[in-house]
Formats: sequence, C-alpha cells, structure tokens
Amino acid sequence: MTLCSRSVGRPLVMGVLNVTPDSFFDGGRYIDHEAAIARGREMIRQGADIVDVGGESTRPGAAAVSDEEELRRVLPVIEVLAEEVPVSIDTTKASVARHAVKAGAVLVNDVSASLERVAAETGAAFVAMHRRGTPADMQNDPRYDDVVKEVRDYLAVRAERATKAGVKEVWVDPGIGFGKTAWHNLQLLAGLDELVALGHPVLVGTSRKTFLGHIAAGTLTPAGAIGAGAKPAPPEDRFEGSLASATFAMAMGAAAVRVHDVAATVQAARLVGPVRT
Ligand code: HH2
Repeated sequence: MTLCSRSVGRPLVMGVLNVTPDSFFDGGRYIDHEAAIARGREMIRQGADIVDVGGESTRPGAAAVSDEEELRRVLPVIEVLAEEVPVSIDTTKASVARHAVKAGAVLVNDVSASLERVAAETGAAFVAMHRRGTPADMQNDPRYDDVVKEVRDYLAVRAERATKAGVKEVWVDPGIGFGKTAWHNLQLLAGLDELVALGHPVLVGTSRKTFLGHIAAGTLTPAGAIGAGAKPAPPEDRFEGSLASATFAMAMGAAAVRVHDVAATVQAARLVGPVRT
C-alpha cells in the first residue's frame, strides 16, 4: 500500500516540524529534541497523517547547514516519531535522506527534486518539488511566460526521472513561494488541476508564506500586483489565509497539504474529503 492510498477518506495533512533555529515561522521553537518530539506528538493528536521533519531552513536568504549538523538535529526526532506516525524528511542532502530513512522516515521531501536515486535505493516515497534558484536568490524578480505550464512540464520530467530510477511512489509539488511572486502562487493554485492531471499525488505547501501576508495586509490587488514598498503581515497573522489556501488546494484536487496548523486543516480536510468528486 502506498502512503497516499491509505484510506483516510480525505486529503492528507502533513504537519511541519522544523528542528531549526531560523525557519520563518517555527524556527527556534523546536530546536531542542524533546520540544520537537512533543510538538510532533501534539500534531499526531491533532490528526496529522504525516510529520515532515526538517533540519535546514529553505527560507529566502537562509544559512546553509552541514550534513553533520542537519543529522544531529533531525535523527533523534525521527527515530522516536517514526514509531508513531509516517515521517517524511525535508532535505536536499543525499546523506541526510539516507540516514533519515534508515531511522524510519518513509518519504523523502526534496525541494531540489534531485534525490530520486536515494528514494529508489531506500524504497522511500519521493516528493519532487519545483523551485527556481536557491534560497539566496530565488525571490529576485522571478519571471515566467506561463507559470502553470512551466511548473507542470518541469514536474512531469522530474516525476518521470524518479519513476525510471525505480521510485515506487512519486509525489509532485508546485513549490509555492520558491522563486515565485504572489501572483505566480495564485496562478498555481488556480491551475492546480493541471498538475493533478499529471497523475501523481500533488502536495501543496502554502502555510504562513509571504504571499498570504500580503493578503492579510490587503496589499495584494485583485489583479495580483503588490505596490512598491508594501509590507506583508507577519507570519503570526497568516493563519486565515493558510487555512483558506489549503482548503482551496484540497478542493482543487491536492492529495496532501503541508501545514503548520494541523488541527484546523484536518477539519478542512474532513469537509473537503466527502464533497470532493
Ligand atoms: N515549503 C517549505 C519547506 N519545505 N517542502 C515541500 N514539499 N513543499 C513546500 O511548499 C515546502 C517544503 C518552507 O516552509 P517551512 O518549512 O515552514 O520554512 P523553512 O524553510 O524556513 O524551514
């Protein structure tokens, strides 16, 4: 049975657990292993289907972390939580992915979409995410002729590459906020059915991201533009947009959403599940 075919009768909710000092929303809260495990258990109680453990922030401008440090952060947490829930490892490093699967992770969530060999060798499922650029430069004026088509075509190629490498379960993810403007993110949500049509489970992560700060602050015009110098509301004020966008993504056919706010999103998933055709 694949991760995605587990019949919970609704889209899956992946809870975010960043064991980092600098993640843009939960950074610093769970850097202590006991605190991270407690948070993972809290998300399980709230109904999380998967807990996504990360040891390196991908936010724009984030500092790079060594393999050793990333492993030190995530492994003790994965070892415990993997006994209690399916765990995914959010990493772009082959050695971290390999050790994480050995410690019990069942899904390699790779924002660089390049670890398909590790997933194939270890038997883990694999998320191929679209991004443009690196955390250092990805938000420097990203441009697309047709963002939905370009992201879809990229994901089709990466998914095929992963399948050919022998990965048994390949997920795709449009990479909301990774080298995209607010308008690009909204277009990707509107065109999500085109990604769903690729035939792979689609994962969407909008939770607390900057474009929702512009929605909260009212600085995004209906035409999708943001005025020069407009400031987004801070991540703490982006709950409503996070829930609304996750609900929208699930209604559009996303198989799973990656969120910080598990309890509320599970309720939304329970609503979408029965009404989605
Ligand atoms: N977004 C983030 C990290 N990993 N993985 C997938 N598949 N899709 C996403 O949209 C995605 C992701 C960024 O969010 P977060 O982990 O909360 O922050 P940070 O990267 O600062 O740790």
